[in-house]
Amino acid sequence: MAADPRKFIRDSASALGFDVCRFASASEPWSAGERLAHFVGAGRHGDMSWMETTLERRAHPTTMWAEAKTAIVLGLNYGPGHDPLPEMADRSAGYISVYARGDDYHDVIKGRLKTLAGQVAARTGEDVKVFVDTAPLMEKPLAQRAGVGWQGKHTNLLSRTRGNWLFLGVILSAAEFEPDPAEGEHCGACTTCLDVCPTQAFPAPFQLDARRCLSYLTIEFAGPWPVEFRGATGSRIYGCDDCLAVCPWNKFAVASQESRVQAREALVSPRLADLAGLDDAAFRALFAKSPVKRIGRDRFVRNVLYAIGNSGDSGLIGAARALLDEPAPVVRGAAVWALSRLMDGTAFAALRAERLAAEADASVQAEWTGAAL
Ligand code: B12
Ligand code: SF4
Ligand code: SF4
Repeated sequence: MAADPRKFIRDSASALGFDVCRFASASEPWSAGERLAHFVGAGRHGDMSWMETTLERRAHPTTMWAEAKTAIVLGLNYGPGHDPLPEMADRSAGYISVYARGDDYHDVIKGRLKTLAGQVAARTGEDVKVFVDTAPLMEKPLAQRAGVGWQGKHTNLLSRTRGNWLFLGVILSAAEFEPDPAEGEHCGACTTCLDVCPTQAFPAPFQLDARRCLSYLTIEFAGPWPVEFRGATGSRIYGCDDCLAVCPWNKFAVASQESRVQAREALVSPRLADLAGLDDAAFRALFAKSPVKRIGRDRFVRNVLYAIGNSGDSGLIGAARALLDEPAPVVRGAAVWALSRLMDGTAFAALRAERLAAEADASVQAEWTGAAL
C-alpha cells in the first residue's frame, strides 16, 4: 500500500512548529459565502471596507483561485497558560489581548507557511498559494471543514482538544488530498461567551456585529468611538479576549511552546501613565515586531485615554491633561473625555471655559460640551 502523502506534510508542519495540520476539500460548495454576504449586507463590517471590495473573491476558495482543490489548514497554539481576565482588575494598567503580547503572528506564521507550501509544491508538482489573514480567504469555515475545531457561538474557531487560543493559516493546493473528517458543533446550550461580552456584540448566537466589538474598535476603527462603548472598554487598549477566555472548553487548553508568541513582560499590565506619555518614536520602539505597531501611536493613545477615563485614578489627570494640545483631534477629544470622567465637575467646567473657545475642531468641541454621541 502506498504511504499516505499527508504524513510527510504533517510531520514537516510539526517540525516547523505548527500544532495542527489538517486537510479539507477547497472545491466543495459551502454556505459560508452567503453568510459573509449577509454580514457585509447588514453593515456589520463597519469601516473594514476591504470586506466589501473583496466580497466576491472571499465567497469561496475557488472564486479566488479556480484551481484550488485542497486546503491544508495549519494551527498555532498561542495559549497563555492561565486565565488573563483577572489582570483587568488593575484599572491603572492597560490590557493588551493575549494574541498581541508577543511577535506579530503574521510574521511568525508566514515564513513557515511558505516553507511548507514549497515542500508541498515540490512533492506534488502542483501549484500552491499561502494565506494568513492577509488575503481574502475565510479561514475559520475552512478550519472547521478540516476538523481543526468548530466556530463557536462567539464565531471563533475552538477545539475540543485545545480550547480557544489558536492562530490559523491556510495553504491552498491544486493537488487532491484525502480530506480529514469535518468537526461538528459542541457548544450545546452554553451561552457563556455571549453573556460576558461587554458591548453585546452578538446579535444572535454564531453572529458578530463587528461595529460593537472592542477588538474592532480598539484596532480597526480610526475615529472617536461612539460614547456608549467607551465605558465598556474598561482597561482594554488593544483587542479583547473576554469571549475566548470564558469558554469552558479552555480546560483543554495548554500553554504555547512557541517562543515568539510568548508575552513580553512590558506588554502585560503596562502602566497607563507610561503609555499616555509615548511619543511616536517611543511607541515604535515599545511595539517593535508587535501587531500593536500596526495601528499607529495616535489610535493607540486614544485607546489609552479611554482606559484612563475608566480608571477612577485621579493620579492620571496630569497624563490626560498633557495630551490636550496634541495635533490629532482624535487624541485631544479622548483626553477631554477622560478628564470629564476623572475631574470634579467644577474643575472640569473651569478647564472647559479656558479651552473651548480656542478649539477649532468640531469633534473636539463636542467632547467639551458633552454633545459627542
Ligand atoms: C475580519 C476579522 C475580524 C473582525 C471581525 C471578526 C469576525 N468574527 O468576523 C474583528 C476585527 C472584530 C476581529 C476580531 C477578532 N479576531 Co479576527 N479576523 C478577521 C478575519 C480577517 C476575517 C474574518 C471574517 O471573514 N469575518 C466575516 C464573518 C462573516 O465571518 P465568520 O465569523 O467566519 O462568519 C461566520 C459566522 O458568522 C457564521 N454565521 C453567520 N450567520 C450564521 C447563522 C447561523 C445559524 C450559523 C450556525 C452560523 C452563522 O457563518 C459565517 C461563516 O462561517 C480573520 C482572518 C481570515 N482571513 O479569516 C481574522 C481571525 C478570525 N481573527 C482572529 C482573532 C484571533 C481575533 C480576535 C480573537 C482578536 C482579539 N483577541 O481581539 C477577535 C475575536 C472577536 C470575535 N468574537 O470574533 C483569528 C481567529 C482564530 C480562531 N481560532 O478562530 C483569525 C482567523 C485570524 C487568524 N489567521 O488566526 N477579527
Ligand atoms: S472580543 Fe470582546 S467585545 Fe468582541 S465579541 Fe468578544 S467579548 Fe465582545
Ligand atoms: S463559551 Fe460556550 S457557547 Fe461560547 S464558544 Fe465556548 S462552548 Fe460555545
